[in-house]
Amino acid sequence: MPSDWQINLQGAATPVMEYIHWFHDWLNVIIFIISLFVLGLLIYVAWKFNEKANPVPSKTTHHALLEVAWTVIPVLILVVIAIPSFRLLKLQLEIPQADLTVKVTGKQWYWSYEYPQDGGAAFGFDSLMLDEKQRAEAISSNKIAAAEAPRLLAVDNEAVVPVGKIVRIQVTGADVIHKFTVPSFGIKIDAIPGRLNETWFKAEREGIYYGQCSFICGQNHAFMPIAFRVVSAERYAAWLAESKQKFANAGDATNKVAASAQ
Ligand SMILES: [Cu+2]
Repeated sequence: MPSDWQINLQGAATPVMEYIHWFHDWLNVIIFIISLFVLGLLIYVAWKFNEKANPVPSKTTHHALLEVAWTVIPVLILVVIAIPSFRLLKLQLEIPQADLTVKVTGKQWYWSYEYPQDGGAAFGFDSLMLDEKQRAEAISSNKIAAAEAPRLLAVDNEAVVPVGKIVRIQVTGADVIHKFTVPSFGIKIDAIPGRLNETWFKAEREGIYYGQCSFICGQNHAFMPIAFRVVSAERYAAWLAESKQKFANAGDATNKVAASAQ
């Protein structure tokens, strides 16, 4: 999640986000060099060709070599940017063979998660932000650790996934357009009614990762956080067994009632 005085991107937890970090740094290097070069040229020109130092201006209108250079060099710089950029796009868009699939539906104003199981019972649940009262209650009753209940990000039902596994995420919207974003996973994808979008991630470290809706979707757009808990294979299996019981009616509104009554 974001931290105080943060100026960089959020930490990377997946190969895609690691690539985004590297690409961001690489672009910064290029931007820095070009800016310094242009600054140097400006200072040089102001010093060398001002009216006092150079009272009779040159009448030159063309310089073939210079024109070739300032065309070819920027093209080369763009190629150097484009190659890793297309590699990153390919990494994001080519979804590898998935170990599990989670379907996410954006709603006004919360997210629903469905875990379709091959051959087994599917289950689903709604994930709503804890308001300040619920958050205080959850912390005081030791249901959730204070450090893991950040304001405006903690939810009642976290989505749980196993560490080191490829998770395919299918995203849609139930009412208006939302956007499913988890910065540390490097995923940001539109949740559009009537359309199923796909992305993926492979979380490499256990922990809890937060995101937020990133497409203005109405009054409570700022209050529909995303929380993924990445756990070991054993803990995931235990959570799966428990959740099949707990959320027997896949992703319907009864869960919402049950969740808000907790
Ligand atoms: Cu929104």
